[in-house]
Amino acid sequence: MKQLALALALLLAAPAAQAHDVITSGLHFVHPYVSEPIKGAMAGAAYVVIANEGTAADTLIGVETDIAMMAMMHKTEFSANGVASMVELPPVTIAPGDVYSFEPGGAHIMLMMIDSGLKVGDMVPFTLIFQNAGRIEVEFMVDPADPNAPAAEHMH
Ligand SMILES: [Cu+2]
Repeated sequence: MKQLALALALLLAAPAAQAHDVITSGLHFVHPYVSEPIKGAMAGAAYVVIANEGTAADTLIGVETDIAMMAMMHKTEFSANGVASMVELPPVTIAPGDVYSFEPGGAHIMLMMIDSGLKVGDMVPFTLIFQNAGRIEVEFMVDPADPNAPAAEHMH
């Protein structure tokens, strides 16, 4: 638990201008955000850090949002020569006291046919679907596009 508190303190100290967080059903959603869509891109990406502060494990099985035609959980992997590719992420089980991060270059929520009119600062509703907690509504904020995100997370 001490480690979790430390991890969260570090995350919350991250230099995100207007990061916000949501706590519900023992699940803590830290800095849920959508990368501002790149003009002309077919897809975008969303990220969030999920801390399980409850007493039982729970599993994230899906994500829904109206800002894209489809939201999918992906993971970016790098080949030996540094080429990024993406694979579908299986359901994510988070044990009590554990933290799972969707972050640029790793796991991300891929947004196919994203609404290209989104602007930095917009708040957009997402539904995160958990096996036990059920459907949880979390508002994501549109943040400036992350320079650390592999191009593939925006373009495919
Ligand atoms: Cu992807």
